[in-house]
Formats: sequence, C-alpha cells, structure tokens
Amino acid sequence: MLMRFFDSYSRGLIVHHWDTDGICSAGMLLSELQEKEIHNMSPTIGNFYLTENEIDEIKKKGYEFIVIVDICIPRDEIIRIKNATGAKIFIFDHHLQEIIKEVEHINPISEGKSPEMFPSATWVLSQWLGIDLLAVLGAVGDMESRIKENKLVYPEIENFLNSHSMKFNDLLRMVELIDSSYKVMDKGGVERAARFMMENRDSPGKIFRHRTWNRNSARIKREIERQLSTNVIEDGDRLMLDISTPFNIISTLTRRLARSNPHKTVIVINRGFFRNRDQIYIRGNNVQRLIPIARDRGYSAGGKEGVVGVILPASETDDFLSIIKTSDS
Ligand SMILES: [Mn+2]
Repeated sequence: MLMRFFDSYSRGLIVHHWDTDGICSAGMLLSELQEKEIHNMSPTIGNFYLTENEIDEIKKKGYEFIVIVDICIPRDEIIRIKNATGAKIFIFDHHLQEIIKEVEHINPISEGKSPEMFPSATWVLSQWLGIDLLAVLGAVGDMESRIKENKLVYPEIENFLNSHSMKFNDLLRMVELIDSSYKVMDKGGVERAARFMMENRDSPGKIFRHRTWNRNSARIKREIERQLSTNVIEDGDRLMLDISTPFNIISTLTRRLARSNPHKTVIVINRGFFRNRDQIYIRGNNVQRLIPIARDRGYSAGGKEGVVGVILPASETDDFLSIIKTSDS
C-alpha cells in the first residue's frame, strides 16, 4: 500500500466535496483502500460543514478514521467532528487554510507550495497514488480550460491524453457529466459517483454513456439556455439575471454571462434554491469589496479572482441588491 497513513485501521469514512474533484479524489482513495471497509459521503450539497444529524449518523457507525477530502471545513467544525466521533481525522486538501494541528492535515498549499503545483485535491493525492484518469479529471474539473496555462501540470495531462488516445474536450465532457449530480442537487448520485469512478477509471466509454448523468446534463443545459435567453436585463454597466431555479447553476450562469460581456458587472440572483435564503453571484472588476460589506451584514460571503458569492436571508435580498448598485466605485 502506497499510503501508510491508514495501515493500522480497517474501517473508515471518506467525506468529500460534491464536484468532480471531490468525487474523483474519493474514487482514488476508495481504490487505494479497497482491502478495508470504507464508506463515502458528501455533506449536504452547499454545506461546508456536517450537520448535527450527519455527525450523529457517523458516530453510530463507529468508524476508526475519517478522511475529509477537497472540502475546506472550518477548524472549529473539524474539532467538533473529531470530538464527537472519536475517530482519527485525516484531511487532504488544496484550499488555503491554516494547518489544523489536532488532526492529520495534508495540504501542500497551506505549507507554502504554489497553487500552480496543486490545482486540485486529486493532484495532492497523486503524489502517492500516481496520475490516472481520476487525477486528471479533478484538475480539469477545478480549473476547466485554464489548466492549459499551467506549465507545471498541463504537460502531464497532455502525456496522459496522448497515451490514452483522448482529447481535452473528452475531459471537459466527463467533468460536465460528473458535475451533473450536484447541479440537479442529487446527493445520493454524488455519493454513488465516487464508486462508479473508481470502478470505471479505465473505461471512459462507460463514463460517457452513464444514463442518469446524460439525462441530468441535458436538463441542466436546457435550463441554462432558457434562463440566458429569457431573463437577462441590461442596466447600464450591469447585467442582471434574477431567477428562481432549483438547479445549482448560478456559477455557470454568471461565468457564461461574464464571458460574453467582459466589460460589464454581472449579477445573478437565484431565489429558488434554498427555502428562506437566496444566492447572489457577482462577477466583474473590484467586486471583492463586497465581501466585507456582506459579512458585516451577517451573510455568508466568499470568492476568488473577480467573483463573489453571497448567501443571505431572502427578506434582505432586494436591500442588498440596492447596496451593490450604490456602492459601485
Ligand atoms: Mn478541488
């Protein structure tokens, strides 16, 4: 076994992100830990923590260890999981977070390595497990076509493509299919995907033909096109898309609009995703300034490279939108 971390344990749980990188990371670990009894789960889609009920369920199962992969759970929550379950906790991640000393925390980015070296959690795992289809898909899932500009990692992806007679577009299509479960909010589908990817890492044809993922992906595409063609409103330098959809497509919609309107600020509001809360995504120049404004108001807000996401009480959405509009600098 390559990963000595788990030698002394026989029963464990993998907790993974719901996107392609998380699913493929879980698939890599499942494959590596095949001789052990391993279960896998995703947090409730949208939550970067485990709920009280989820922790209770885990406690009942009596796992010896828990591996948390590709999901950046705040330190306090990690300690809570550790104390409540009594399990040995391992974290493999590539999101910037201070090292949590009370657990086995493996994160090269937190140790100062460049994000370019580790574009995905699968790439962190590949240090021990090698570069296979799952490792490659994780990197393409998180970076999309921008991975082509990564001079450290892309040559290895090209090697993989050449030796497997595959094209980059094949990888993009697989990512679209694997991501389709969380976009239609199918948590069970996300969890089954990890094992499916482990079993089919050498059969891309089976991935392309996955029935449910193809159906999901067609539904998502239709919904995205429908929203883009009917609901976009121009408002000076801004593009607004105010929608109500149960699908998890707000980041895709925001990115699509920004790509075709690079000089505008794009604001997408989804009022149909959570019961009493709304989602807002904003792309444009200087949008980071909105993060402290949102947090001061008690909202959950975060972002990276010209994009900000906010989750806020539905009753305050219109108020916050007018603040966004008047705080333009
Ligand atoms: Mn990731």
